[in-house]
Amino acid sequence: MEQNIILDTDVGFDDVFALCLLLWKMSSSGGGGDDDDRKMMNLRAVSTVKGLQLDTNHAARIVERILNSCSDLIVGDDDHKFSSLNIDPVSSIKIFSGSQERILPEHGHCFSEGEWFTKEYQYKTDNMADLLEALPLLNSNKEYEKLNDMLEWMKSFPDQYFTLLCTGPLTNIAKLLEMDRELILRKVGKLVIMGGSLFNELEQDVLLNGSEWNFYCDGKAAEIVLEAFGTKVELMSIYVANLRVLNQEQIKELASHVHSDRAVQQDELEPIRRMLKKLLTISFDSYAYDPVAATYLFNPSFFEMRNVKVKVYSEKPLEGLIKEVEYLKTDLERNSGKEVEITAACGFNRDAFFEMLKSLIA
Ligand SMILES: [Ca+2]
Repeated sequence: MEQNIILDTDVGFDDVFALCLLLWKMSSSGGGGDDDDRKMMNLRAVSTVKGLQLDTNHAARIVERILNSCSDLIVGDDDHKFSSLNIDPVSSIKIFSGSQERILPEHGHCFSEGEWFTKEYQYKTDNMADLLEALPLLNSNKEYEKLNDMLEWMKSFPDQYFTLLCTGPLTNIAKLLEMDRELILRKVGKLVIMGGSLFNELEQDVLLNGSEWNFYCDGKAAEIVLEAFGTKVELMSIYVANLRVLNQEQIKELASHVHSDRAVQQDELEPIRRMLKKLLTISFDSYAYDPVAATYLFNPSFFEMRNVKVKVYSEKPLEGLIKEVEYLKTDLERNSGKEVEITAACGFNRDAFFEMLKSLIA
């Protein structure tokens, strides 16, 4: 089945890795997914949300530079649908600059609250496109279309047309729902979300109150989006999309490929694979989190999914938490939050994921 994807992203290093994976899957060398239906993958738009990047317009500029830098593979391939349709992929993938404010600004949070969000970290994130040696923009002050333009744009497509892949806080999607709930629910057939700390008994990768950053930053947006979409939501929580997605041995092996001194071969790599390798050189953890969620779009067989009744919390001190209704522990958990049924990943084939990464980098 054709998938027409909108990537809603806060443009961290792992988001860009996920973006490159999607581009790679759309390209001729991307190989098949489960159904060998790579040609049926279509990235239609990228929208940016405040998260790891604090400025959504700057984030949009980074996205455009990445698309420009990865484009020659797609353009150069006669076999590819963009070429056969005679469309320039850079101008055919829309870029929207999304929300700069949380849905309830007074209850929202920001990644910059994290102790790990140091000056050096922010410098690296701000200057990501330069560090990745992405092509410069002709107009470095370019302003991008906004969420209301995105709504207008979506109107011209058939119902149930879009698959939304959300790899940042859910602010944009909640705002789109507030602007035109009926339209968004009609146009979006599926919503794959990287976020939340569900089934996470080990409580790793969690912060402050036990939540996960994307949900913590905008708990109200998470509540609005999950309630609106229900079982159309396919949640990749940090139970599957986490730092431990590779084991120590696999990390060592991947690192040896990333850092191997193969300058000549590097030049011969296609632009997208070269970009992936560069990402790992600058921020090795880029393979974790968001790329796992992106992989679900083309290799759903790597995942075990189930319907689950959850509660989503948007108010202090539980903001950003998502919990299975069956295992609520305290009165506060039972008496607050919104109950909703969603679909969530409860298992993931990490070895298959590693083999896929290796085939790209090695
Ligand atoms: Ca992200």
